[in-house]
Amino acid sequence: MMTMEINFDGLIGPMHNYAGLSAGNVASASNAGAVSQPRAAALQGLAKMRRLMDLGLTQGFIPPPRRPAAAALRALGFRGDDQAVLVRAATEDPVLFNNACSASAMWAANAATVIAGADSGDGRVHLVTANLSTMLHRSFEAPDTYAMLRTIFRDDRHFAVHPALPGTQHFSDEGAANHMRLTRRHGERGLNVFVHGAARGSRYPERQARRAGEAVSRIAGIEGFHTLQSQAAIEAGAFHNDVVAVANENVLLAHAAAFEDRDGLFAAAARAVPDFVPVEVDSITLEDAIGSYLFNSQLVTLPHGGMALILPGEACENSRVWQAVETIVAGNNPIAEAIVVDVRESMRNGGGPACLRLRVPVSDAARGGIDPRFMLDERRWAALNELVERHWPERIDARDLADPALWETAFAAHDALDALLRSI
Ligand code: SUG
Repeated sequence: MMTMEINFDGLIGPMHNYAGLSAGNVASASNAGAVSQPRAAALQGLAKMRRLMDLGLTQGFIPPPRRPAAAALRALGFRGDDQAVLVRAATEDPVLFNNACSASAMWAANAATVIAGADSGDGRVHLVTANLSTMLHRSFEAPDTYAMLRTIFRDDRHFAVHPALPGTQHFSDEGAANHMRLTRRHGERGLNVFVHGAARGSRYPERQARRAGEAVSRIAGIEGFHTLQSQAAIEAGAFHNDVVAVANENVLLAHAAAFEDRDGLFAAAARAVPDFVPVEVDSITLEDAIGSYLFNSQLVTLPHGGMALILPGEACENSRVWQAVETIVAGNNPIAEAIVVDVRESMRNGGGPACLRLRVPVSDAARGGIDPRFMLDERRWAALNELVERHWPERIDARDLADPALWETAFAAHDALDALLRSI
């Protein structure tokens, strides 16, 4: 039976804004208070999806949850209809309110950890919703994400969608951004690598708890390999491992300073995957890696063989980084092509091409268990583009989040998306 990897990208929501909510995420902090362009952002995301479809890859999408998150604020005690809840929260606790306005669910790599059917205890694909409990704005995503993943991966003969782990620091979980799967082929058994942080006095938060990966491993019935992210990477601003490393099938592309115990990881990978190909980069600094998001590329297997690296435009702007890309592509490894995409609006909040997608290995049989409305074809892709062109605001000044006219525009956009989902 054939198994392919499907990328499910987060459709960037109409409230995309720069509120500077993520401490330790250099881009988010440095663009705090800037003017965002939600329409351009969503169109950039859709153009990236299109680029992958044009390569012959199968592409899905995950709709954005409704923002501002009136439901989350209501659960925190604000009363009344949505409008009243939002007015009260914006007046009484503007910081909390800004957190409830974030469109951060767009970074689908943080939606869940996905364990392949070839690895799991029961042969199903397991998706464990991430609690994202370290960052307040991101912690609001989990209930919506869980509901949406259940809708998309609707057939429980093929998929097991799990709710988030308890939202405490002991289990803080950022999903697939800290998980790498190494295997000979997508459909074969693989090594599941969980990269976690630790309490070691770093200057930035370490968002992934080791216990989260251990719990995910138990839930999915696998034996995970747990390894510590390097403190140097955290301190340079690698708030997720996928900012300094990316794996695809038998290839691991990583910065040489990404892991605390690089030798242990490489030895485990070589034991699990006989044709393991490490592609290590030590020619650029961690700062260059994080500034350019070279390692936040999508590494994909092309239908006719070989792999392509889908890079953000920022990687071309730094000559040292581009030199490293050319060396990778020319090297003795399966990475044969470098393709540049423009996801600048997402990048300005610290989200590159790889952040925007959740990878799901799907067998031919499991494919039928996915709600087809979330699989892109020409018609659905065009419909989403048209929806965004018509309903997404052109710009949002982060200082105007409390403007009720903005909420009205955002809710109208979400209503239009809901209507579209009823018809496609
Ligand atoms: O969690 N940025 C996100 C970026 C997530 C990137 N994802 C991966 N690396 N997989 C974060 O820090 C910024 C929101 C703001 O500042 O408005 C934000 O949430």
